Amino acid sequence: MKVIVRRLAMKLRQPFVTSYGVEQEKDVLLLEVQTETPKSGFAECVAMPSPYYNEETTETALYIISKFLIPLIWRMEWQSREDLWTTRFAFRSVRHHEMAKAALEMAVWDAFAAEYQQPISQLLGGVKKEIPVGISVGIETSLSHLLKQVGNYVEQGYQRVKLKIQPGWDYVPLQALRSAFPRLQLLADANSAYRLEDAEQLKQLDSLGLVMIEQPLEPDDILHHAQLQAKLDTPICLDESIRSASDVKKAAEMGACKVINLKPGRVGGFAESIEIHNICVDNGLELWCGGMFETGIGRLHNIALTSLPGFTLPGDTSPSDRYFERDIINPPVVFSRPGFLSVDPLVGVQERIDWSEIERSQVSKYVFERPEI
Ligand code: OSB
Ligand code: MG
Repeated sequence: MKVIVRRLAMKLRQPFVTSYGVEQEKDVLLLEVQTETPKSGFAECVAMPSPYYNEETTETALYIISKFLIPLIWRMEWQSREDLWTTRFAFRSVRHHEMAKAALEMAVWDAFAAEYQQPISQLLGGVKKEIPVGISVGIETSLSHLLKQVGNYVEQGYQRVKLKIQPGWDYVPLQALRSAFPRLQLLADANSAYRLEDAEQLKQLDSLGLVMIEQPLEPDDILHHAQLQAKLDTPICLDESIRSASDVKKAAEMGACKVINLKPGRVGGFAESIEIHNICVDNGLELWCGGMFETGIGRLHNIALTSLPGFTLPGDTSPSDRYFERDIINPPVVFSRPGFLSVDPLVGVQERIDWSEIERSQVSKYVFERPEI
């Protein structure tokens, strides 16, 4: 067995602005797990260059993966679907670093799919053949530009629109979108830009019929989310606050949210994601799959996960051309019909890798070989 870590630099079509900064370029850690056969499994790490969304970065993930996680898998073997759960278990000795763990864990699942020729969606327990899609829209400076942009997305068929908000860019743009598109499924994502003291300001949004407000308060603050949810009619969705199945249980118990944004890359991978899915179903929480500007590889994984029955709302799993001129998979992710994506029965994403695009964007490459025992 071999693990190959590649670092890629991919240009985003447009800069994307959130309450914590601007993304210009996608800094990608791409993991490849190669079996003896040899078959290859792939996954990407969703950590970003700066520690603003959470504390991980591309560099810390590279360090944790190389120094601590890869050595943990050398002695492992995966012969059945049940064995895949042992990867998550093996990583438990390393605290947090869920994004680093997810990248390697998901590459192992993907390698298993390739090795045993089983569709990744089926391995995960997926049932849907097609999934609905929404879009995430960054913070804008111009209201007229925002309205034009969203009009364009609605025309393309996106089934719901999520607007990034922050104090000073919240009620006014949301109200303008609500007037222009009265029946649009609209939601707001604050990326932790508010405090509990802002409850009255957030309460104003109740009049706009938003499907939800995502992550209004601090990542560590499940308690205050529960207090805020008690004051708001708009359902709260948690993103940054959810790093594990245990966090979902706590949030459900406290009434901190009614919706979960699940990103497998943020919670340590596929096994944890399946557990979170099941907890949401058992507790009547709505569930959808978020995004982290993934390349096609992460996109295909998110789509496969979204085929599980408990995903109740459109995700941020937009087609490749939302962010990239050219993707590293071929064909790229496209709508199967406006607003929908098909869940392809891929036996791992290796079927779709575009090596020429990977080589074109590759900045560095590290090869780790299983030591002789
Ligand atoms: O908060 O959901 C978020 C992107 C990077 C980090 C955090 C978030 C996002 C997005 C974009 O909202 C989702 C996407 O289209 O990939
Ligand atoms: Mg979010």
